[in-house]
This record gives sequence, C-alpha cells and structure tokens, in this order.
Amino acid sequence: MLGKKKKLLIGGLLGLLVGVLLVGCQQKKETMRTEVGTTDVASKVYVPPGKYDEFYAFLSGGFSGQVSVYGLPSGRLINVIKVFAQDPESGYGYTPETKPMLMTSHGFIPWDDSHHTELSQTDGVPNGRWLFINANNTPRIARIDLFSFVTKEILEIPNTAGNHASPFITPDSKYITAATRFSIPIPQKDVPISSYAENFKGTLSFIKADEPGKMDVAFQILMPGFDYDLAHCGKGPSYGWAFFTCYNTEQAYTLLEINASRNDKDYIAAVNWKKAEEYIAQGKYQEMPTVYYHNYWDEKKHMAFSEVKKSVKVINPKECPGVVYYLPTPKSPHGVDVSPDGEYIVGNGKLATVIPIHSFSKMLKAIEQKAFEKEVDGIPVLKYDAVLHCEIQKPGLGPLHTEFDGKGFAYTSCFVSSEVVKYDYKSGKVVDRIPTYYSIGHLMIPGGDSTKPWGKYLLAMNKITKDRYLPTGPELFQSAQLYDITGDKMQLLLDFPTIGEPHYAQAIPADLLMKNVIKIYPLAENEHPYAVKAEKDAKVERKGNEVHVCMTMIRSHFFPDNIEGIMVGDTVYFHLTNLEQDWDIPHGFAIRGSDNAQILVMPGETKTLVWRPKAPGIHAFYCTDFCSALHQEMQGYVRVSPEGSNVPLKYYTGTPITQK
Ligand SMILES: [Cu+2]
Repeated sequence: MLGKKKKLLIGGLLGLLVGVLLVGCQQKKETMRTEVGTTDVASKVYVPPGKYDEFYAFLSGGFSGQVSVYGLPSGRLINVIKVFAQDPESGYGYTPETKPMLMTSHGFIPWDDSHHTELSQTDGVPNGRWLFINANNTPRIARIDLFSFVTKEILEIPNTAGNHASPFITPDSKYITAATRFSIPIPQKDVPISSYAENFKGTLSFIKADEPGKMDVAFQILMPGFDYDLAHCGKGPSYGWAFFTCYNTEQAYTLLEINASRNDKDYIAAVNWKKAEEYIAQGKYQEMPTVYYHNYWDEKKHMAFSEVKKSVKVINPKECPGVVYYLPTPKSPHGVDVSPDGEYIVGNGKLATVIPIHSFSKMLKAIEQKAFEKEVDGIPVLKYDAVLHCEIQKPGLGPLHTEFDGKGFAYTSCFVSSEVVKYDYKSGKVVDRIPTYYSIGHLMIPGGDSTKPWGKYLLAMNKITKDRYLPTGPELFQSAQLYDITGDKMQLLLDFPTIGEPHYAQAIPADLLMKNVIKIYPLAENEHPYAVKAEKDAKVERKGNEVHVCMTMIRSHFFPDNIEGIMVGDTVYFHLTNLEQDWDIPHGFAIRGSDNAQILVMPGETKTLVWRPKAPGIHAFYCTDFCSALHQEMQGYVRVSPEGSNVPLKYYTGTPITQK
C-alpha cells in the first residue's frame, strides 16, 4: 500500500503530466493551424489518383499573360489557357489562325500582364460559361470559353493606360468594368508631364459582355486625373451601381510613393451605371474618335478575325449629374469589395490603419440629403460619416483585398503584416487571423465575390516566396496557399507554386463546369478554308512562290508524308487537319528550321504552320505529341531544291503510286 504522501506525490505528478499533455495538445493544435504535415491536414487536400478535384480554380498568370487552371484542394496544375501571350507549345499567337487575337491599335502585341480573372454570372452566381481576364499593359479584356478552355474574344479598351480595375462583372453579366489606372491626356496629346493637373484625365469604362463575340465599349465616363485602381459591381439592392477605388487624389506625377501618400483619404467612386445608360439614351454623350481592336474567334472556321473600331461614347459627370459620387476612403485604397447581400462596400486602404465599410443604403440616403463635403470637377464628395457603416479597428497592416464566405464573415489580405484577417462585417468584430508566407496580395474564396459564396477554402496568392520551396536561384515561382475556412479558425492546408504572378483568381465547383467541357471538334463542322476531311482530299498547291500543303494527320501518319518540288524562296503553309475524333488525341507538327513554334492540332481542328526553307536539301518533319505506339514512325520528308529549279511538285504517302 502506498503512503498518503506518496499518493499525493503521484497524484501531483499525474496532474502535472495531464497538464503538460493538455498544454502539449493545445500547442499541437496551434502548430497544426500553420504547419502542414499531419494526417488531418494531408487528408483534406489529398485527391486520390484517378479522382477529381472539387473545384476548378482560375489564376491569372500575371506577367506570363495567361491563365493557369488548378484543381482545388489538391493544388494540381491542370491546364494553362493561352490568352495574351504567344505560346510555342501550342502555336497560339504564332499561327496565322491565332495571330489576329493579339492585334491591337499598337500593332501585334505578343505579350501582356494579365491580372484579374472573373467568371460570368447569372443572378450574381458564377455560371461556368465564360471566364474574363484583363490585360493591364496594352489595355484589353479577353473572353475565354469554358467549354473548350480557349480564348474566343479580345477587346482593346481605348482612352486607357493600365487596365487594372478590370474585368469585374455585373450580376447579370451585362457589363464588365475597365478603368485607366494611370491618368493620361484624353484624347492623347504631346504636353509637358508637369501639366498633369490641367491635362490628364481618367476614364471608367463599361464593356458590354452579354453577347458572346460582340464585346464592345458601351460607354466611358471621363474622370478627374487620379489613378483608378480596382472595382466591383453592386448586386441585390446595389445592382445598377459599380464601385472603383482611386488613389493619387494628390495628382502627383513623380515619386508617387511619397507624393501620392499625403492625403488622409482618397476615394471610392460610386457609379450609377443605370443612370449613365439613361443619359446615353438621351444622347448626352460625346462620340469621341479613337482606334481600338476587337478580335474574335470563328469557331467553325477555326480562326480569329480582327475589326477596327473608330469611336467611343464618352459622358462627362459634370454634364450628367447623379452618375458619379465620391466616397472618402482612407488611405490610398486598393481593393473595393461588395458583400454578398450588396449592402456593404469594403475599402482596402493600403496605408490605412482601419478597414472602412461603407453602407450602400446610407450612401443613397446621403445622396438624397445632399450630405456633400465638396465637389471635385462636378462630382459630389459625400461626407465620410454619412456613408460609413463601421471601421474595422486594428485589422492588420496594408489591407489590400476582401472576399466573403457567405456566412457573414469577410476575409481581408494584409500585405505588410502578411496575414489574413477574418471579421464579422456587420458587427465590425475581428474573429480570427492567420499568417501567410509571405506578403499576400489577392485572396480568393470560391464564389467569394458573388451573391452566394461556396466558401470552404481560401486561397492566398503571395508576392514573396523566399524559403517555401527548394531554392532555384534568384528566380522563385510565386506561392499560393490554401486554407480551410469551414471552422471558426482558419487552418493552413497546402502550399503550391504558381505560374507567373497570379493576381486575382476565381473558383467554381467542378461539377458545374465539367459536364459541359467538349472533347473534340466535330470534323464535319470544320469550315477552315484549308481543311481536308479525308486523306484522298489532301493536296499540295503552288500559287507563285506560295505553297499550300493541305495535310491530314491520323494515327500514325501524315498525308502526304513525302513532298518534292519546294524551292528556296518559297513560303510554305502547312495546313494540318487532325482527322481524329477521339478525346485527347492531338497530333503535333514540327519541321527543321521552322523559325517560331511547332503546332499542336486538336481532334477535328485545322492549324497552319508557316515555313520558309532557307537552303536546298532534305528536311524532316514529325509529330510532336506522343500519339500511339508508332508515334515515332509519324514522320516525313520535304525535298527543297534551289530557287528557280524545275523539280515538279510531287507528294504522296505510302508508295508513289498514290501520287496525284
Ligand atoms: Cu501523332
């Protein structure tokens, strides 16, 4: 038997042990919030081989100019959609069929900086039909078909420099927004930069987006010369309005990091676009001459066409009262985000110590009561207190962007303090915060800027990667981080590297999208002028020093695979039609000395590779996509003779008996 003292001692030790265990458990719980590696966390992102992810996520490619498609929660890269940059892997932007997509008023632009993806919506909910994305540098908006993951339309935005506040959509997909980040003379003129205040203007643009293939600038609003940064459209009660942040109300044109950081408050511009429509209908606009390109993809012809537009409707808020109001917003605001119910407008001031949340209903009341502080170029500035719902106190440093989970919470990314802050946007109470690694920019919750967020996950897109992956020299891929937001506390699940620098992203449940995704292009519907739908129709034709080779591809040969009679000085157009009608059987085509890309041709599609042979001899070509067991046999030869020689055109596959 144990003595009483011993019992007490053991009891005490047990108590201590339990205490240590409890502390240990708590510490472990804390650790698990930020560190991956436990079974619990791993199982939340594990998608077994052969199984699909729950969400498609579309991340902008930033300076890559493209869109990358990831599965969530696994973080697996599943596709890269070609949009604003040439792609040697597929031939996009190199082939004569796709080159018109990259035409602009500045000529052929083979690169851009893509920033914000936006899904088309029905009743404020992403519908999985289209994805829009902006080009920032040469201002444009692209429409991507989510049935084929192909860019179908690109519209240039005139009177704009730095198309950043774009493409944010109305809940019915009627319009998408665009704006000039950098104010410039509108129309352009040669003036001293120091005449900024006098000569520089901004524009806010509303792009008609509801008719596929027919995007156009519905109208532009001429604004004071500030920097217009980001936007979101109203929904529910605020349908008919759009909100744009602006900074540099100081109108600085040099050393902005100091000179544009002087004012305590800048603005969110609230635009009543329904009112603007009324003024347009009444003819109260100026038809301003300008030049901009509209490029669209003809699905039947498998090629793009460009049209040049020559004017745009511009309205001036001075002459159109009630279209624009300014909401004072501290300080150099970046993102502006509207709550799912459409009532709250969150301003994210990069240099602000609070996050102001404006109330839409208070704004309407303030307008009615003319609670104006002053006017700027005829635009009333509403009183801050008259429109403010609340300020989130001590949110974190450098707030940039906000998304919503549909359960009454908002999540704001804080760049400087590298964290996500979660708060109840009605009560203004902060309920959780979690670090990001490192320096988060945008964040995304599936449906998080819509009327019905799916919630569940939050994706942080971080600007600095540092030590998160194996080092790869001075250049490191940017890093995304996935968080579980189903509980009271956010939990870090996964890091994964991204392509380019993703800015914004969108995600949608996979089942809404995958049922519509096409697997082939029907060969019977192919109206490409150089398509051949059967081997017997394949041909080689000379027109002066142009040679058109209409060639077919099917497992595992080209028709023709031997061609003679080509000469130095010829321009040879290989028009390749893939005769396959089976999912995931592309064929490729590459020929030695080709001075740009190879091409990858999808089943039922026709694509062209242009080749200018430089020296006599025999040139081999081959299929670049491993298509069958005899893929290595999918090859051929072109004989090139000296300029002016009289070798006759001759082409065949198999024996020269099939020669035409
Ligand atoms: Cu092949």
